[in-house]
Amino acid sequence: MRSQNRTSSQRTRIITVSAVAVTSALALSGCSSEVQRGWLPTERDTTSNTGILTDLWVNSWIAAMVIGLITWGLMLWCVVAYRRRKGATGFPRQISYNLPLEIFYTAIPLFLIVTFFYFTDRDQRAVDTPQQNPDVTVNVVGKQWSWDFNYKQGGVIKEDVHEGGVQAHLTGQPYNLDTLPTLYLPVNKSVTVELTSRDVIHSFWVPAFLQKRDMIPGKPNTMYFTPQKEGTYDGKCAELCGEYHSEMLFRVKVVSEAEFQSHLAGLDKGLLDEKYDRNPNLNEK
Ligand SMILES: [Cu+2]
Repeated sequence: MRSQNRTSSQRTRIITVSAVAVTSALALSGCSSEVQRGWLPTERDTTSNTGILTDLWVNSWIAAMVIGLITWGLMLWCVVAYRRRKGATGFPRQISYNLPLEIFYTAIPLFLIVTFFYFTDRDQRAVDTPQQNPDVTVNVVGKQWSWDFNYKQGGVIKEDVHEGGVQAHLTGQPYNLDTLPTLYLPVNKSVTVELTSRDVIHSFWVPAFLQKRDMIPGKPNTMYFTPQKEGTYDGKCAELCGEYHSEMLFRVKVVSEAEFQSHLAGLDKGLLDEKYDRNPNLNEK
């Protein structure tokens, strides 16, 4: 009777300590906006997708942390509650084929996976649903080791224009970022980015947009979003694509529509199309 009382008071203490720890962790983390967005390098409203993606990321981590705490708690509790007591001899009572337990640890992970899948699928559909009549359609072409930007006529773009990018040459000295190829986008206009490659697989990545997508020769990919915040954003190739992969840099400038139009007016006419492709993997052509 006495030993039972001691166990239950110990249990109360463990529960109290864990509750205080979790509450204070949550309270402390509530202070910082950086923590609230899960340390992602962006703001909620940078593009029309960053809020959705931030929520998926942060909520998945919260779910994983809760599951982790419960699991670690149960493991710790088993270690303490079923430890070898003083004077104990032989093996402890062996249990196997415990049906309720087996159903428990099959059903719970299944439920978790289905839940994660549901939210991932829902948000992926929201982010990847093709836009009807986008305001801006730009074909971004990856090439060893830079980028071409083809602004295609349609929406707010009056005629085909392009910028042919040149590779950055990094020497270890401070680099003038203004010389990088720069993709201009008008703020609050829907953008469809068509991603293609001239040679090997590259990957279009603007960290602040929380989206990254491969550019595969012969298999165009697309990305849809509406930039909502004017500013300059860094971009880079995220697929090891050869010797100067690290110098395959670019920038994105989200600007007013007027500034966008005046930038387009200064670009060369026409598109840099497939005739500039190198296609090392399609030599039989
Ligand atoms: Cu690349």
